[in-house]
Amino acid sequence: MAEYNDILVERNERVGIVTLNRPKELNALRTQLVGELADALEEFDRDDTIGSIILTGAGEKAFAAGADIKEMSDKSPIEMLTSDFSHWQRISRIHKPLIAAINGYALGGGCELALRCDMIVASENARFGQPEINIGVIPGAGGTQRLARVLGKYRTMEMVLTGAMVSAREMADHGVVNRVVPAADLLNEALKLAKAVAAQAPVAVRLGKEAVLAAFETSLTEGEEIERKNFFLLFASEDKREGMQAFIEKRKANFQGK
Ligand code: CO8
Repeated sequence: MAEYNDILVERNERVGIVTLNRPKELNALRTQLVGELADALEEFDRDDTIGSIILTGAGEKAFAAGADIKEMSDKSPIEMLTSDFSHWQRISRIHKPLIAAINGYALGGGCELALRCDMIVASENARFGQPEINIGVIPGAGGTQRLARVLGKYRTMEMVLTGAMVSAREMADHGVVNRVVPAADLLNEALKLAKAVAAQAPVAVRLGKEAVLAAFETSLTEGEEIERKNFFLLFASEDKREGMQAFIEKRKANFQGK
């Protein structure tokens, strides 16, 4: 594993864990951090011994309180345009499921990072928000689009135009958070979910993620086409043969990722 400064990287069985690690700055997402995060996620994505990835924040207060306002404040529009936004796109291209474990504030870019993940487990004290309006801007890493798709127009408008924070419980009530758990149980609960995914046939997990994400990019007919082709493609995998044989023989499948 490469050496990182702004993140911590570890493994727990088949789960990779990345911790945003600037707790004094509430894990503010400076460019270096987002670049390191994309590097670490790509490294786990290439690693056959990893089946899913958890993203969390160091400290008790924040997952991430947004882009680093101090880094951003003096930038010109052209410097913003040419600064490395491609790191965010690299995160969206990770094939393995990303599970966000939200341990506190997920604001601005922090909320947008959570929304880029495939599942979200949140502690009871977690708070989500797009407070950019308070500092005279709007979300810039997908917040308006991703929130509108999962939360709907009206609540998204309120979040984006007032900057108000929303509790984990409220996000869960609207289907944007998978589980709300006591802070002390957060990592364990995220690990349970991550391990349940990592135990499944890796090629099926990859194509399943791809098919679900297609729902946000395509028409129903195109999305169903992608799903169907992925389903048929899996009939070429050894894990499909093993999975179905194991069912018939009433034993647990032993998936190999092939
Ligand atoms: N950037 C830089 N530093 C931050 C940030 C941030 N986003 N958030 C907190 N910090 C720093 C504070 O400056 C403070 O540092 P210091 O001790 O040196 O003064 C330290 O973290 C602790 O913060 P507070 O003292 O403010 O802690 P409080 O408990 O009083 O308040 C809050 C917590 C409410 C979370 C408060 O810190 C806050 O409002 N933070 C800013 C939230 C925000 O506006 N986020 C949106 C930023 S813009 C954005 O994310 C745009 C995304 C676009 C895409 C990404 C492109 C790269």
